[in-house]
Amino acid sequence: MEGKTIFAPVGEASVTRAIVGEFLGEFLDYVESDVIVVGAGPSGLMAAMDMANSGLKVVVIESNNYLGGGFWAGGYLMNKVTFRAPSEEILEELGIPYKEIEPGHFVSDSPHACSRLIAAACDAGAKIINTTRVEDLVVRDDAVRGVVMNWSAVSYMPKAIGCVDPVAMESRVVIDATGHHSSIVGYLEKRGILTMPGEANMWVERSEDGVVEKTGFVYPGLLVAGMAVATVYGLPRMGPTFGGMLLSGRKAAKTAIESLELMKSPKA
Ligand code: 48H
Repeated sequence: MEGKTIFAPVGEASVTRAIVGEFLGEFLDYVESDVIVVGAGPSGLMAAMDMANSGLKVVVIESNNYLGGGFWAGGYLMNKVTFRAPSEEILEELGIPYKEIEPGHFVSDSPHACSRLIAAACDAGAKIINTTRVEDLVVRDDAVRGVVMNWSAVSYMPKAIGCVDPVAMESRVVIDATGHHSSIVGYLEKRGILTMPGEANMWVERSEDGVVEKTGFVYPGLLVAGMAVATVYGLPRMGPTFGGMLLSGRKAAKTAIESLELMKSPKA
């Protein structure tokens, strides 16, 4: 192309330097954080948003390329998500459009709801590392103090070339927001430290209160939020209704903030 161009004269090497330099700088900074959230579904994003808003250094690690977990595509691949009162307060707070279907029952478009939540977590200052899988925990003196992680792509590589050791990040608290599999608590179960009964059959009206109520620490340094709570405590699942996920994330954040405050206060 000849003559005047509209874009700045920036070439390939500069683009590569910008990507790699920025990534590495941030990665090194987040190698030690206040809280690591594993899983960028609704509960993890909500927890990350609240904690970052309160000034904590928060990193979210997500194995998929896309963010949002089950919140992105909604129920039955129909891009709709539902909420039961009082969780519409969070929809108001995040500016998510919704429609009241019947008293106390609300519906939204999942890509719109999910992208607002992702943006709110990023705006609050939470750092997102996607396409990265947490494959184990750092445990010291009977407390979780970080995660062991590797590029998600490594787990899809043929064994012959896929033998790549992971790295670790340290934090004062880890939140398992990995959904139905509760894979992070699973790393403790694997070593006989605790056992999980697995989630129970669907019962909407029983599930969400229980999930929010039981959201909290399962082991020193390890909090559980969202669907993972149902798996850890044997609570019923709830189908594509998401208020419990958002409120569970909010409760996990509050619990983490309070525990970090306690760690700061001088010992009695
Ligand atoms: C990194 C990981 C790892 C790992 C998993 O499933 P999610 O959306 O989780 P929640 O609990 O925030 O929301 C659950 C909701 O989406 C849902 O499924 C409901 C309400 N179901 C009810 C029903 O009856 O079916 O997101 C979890 C995220 C996903 O994006 C995973 O990719 C990610 O965690 N993840 N990331 N390292 N080891 N394991």
